[in-house]
Amino acid sequence: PVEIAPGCLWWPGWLDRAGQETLAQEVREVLARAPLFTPLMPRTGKPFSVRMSNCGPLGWVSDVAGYRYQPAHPETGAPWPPFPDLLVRAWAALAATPLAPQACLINWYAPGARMGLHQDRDEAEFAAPVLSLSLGDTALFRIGGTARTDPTRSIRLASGDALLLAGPSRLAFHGIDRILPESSTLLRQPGRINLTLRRVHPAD
Ligand code: MD3
Ligand code: FE
Repeated sequence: PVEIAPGCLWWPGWLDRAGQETLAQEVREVLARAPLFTPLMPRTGKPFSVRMSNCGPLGWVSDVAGYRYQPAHPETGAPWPPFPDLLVRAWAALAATPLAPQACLINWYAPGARMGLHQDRDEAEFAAPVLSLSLGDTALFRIGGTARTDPTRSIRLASGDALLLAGPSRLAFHGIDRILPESSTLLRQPGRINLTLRRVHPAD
């Protein structure tokens, strides 16, 4: 892997085309049971441009009441579908932690969607890393330091890439500036899927 920031490891092309097809199909099956929803910003209720769903025991949601992890879909009330096999295997191969993942956030970027610079701090466990897998169109990803004003570095996250956020990078500011149109033929519609596997609670 390539270390793009302290503790942030990047494996370009970690999944080959066949692996990407397998994961894309597994994601379609998850989304058939847990449809994409449009999260809203806390307080303001402004919609995110990214749509989301989850799999695993817990899922991340956001609405006017705030950000949180919960065991059920905010619209259907059904439990989140289990982790697809390939995600469990990716965590075992790359995460280098004895802790099992508890949540996988699925982000859907239509062309034009973006995610502003933010920190991921809604987990009670920061010792465990976050593992990201990308499918479909390439994203321009930006990562800085633990202060919002720290200098940032950008990389292109392409279909099949894995990114591990461990150590100091776990609390780094990061975001998606834009999706590069027509950069992949993997998906049936233009856009990008990002999967992030996370530990939410400390070991019990
Ligand atoms: C750095 N997702 O879900 S993936 C997110 O492409 C998120 O959808 C982006 O930011 C996406 O919160 C970026 C890479 C990533 C994921 C989680 C991180 C970078 C991170 C957590 C901490 C630091
Ligand atoms: Fe994030």
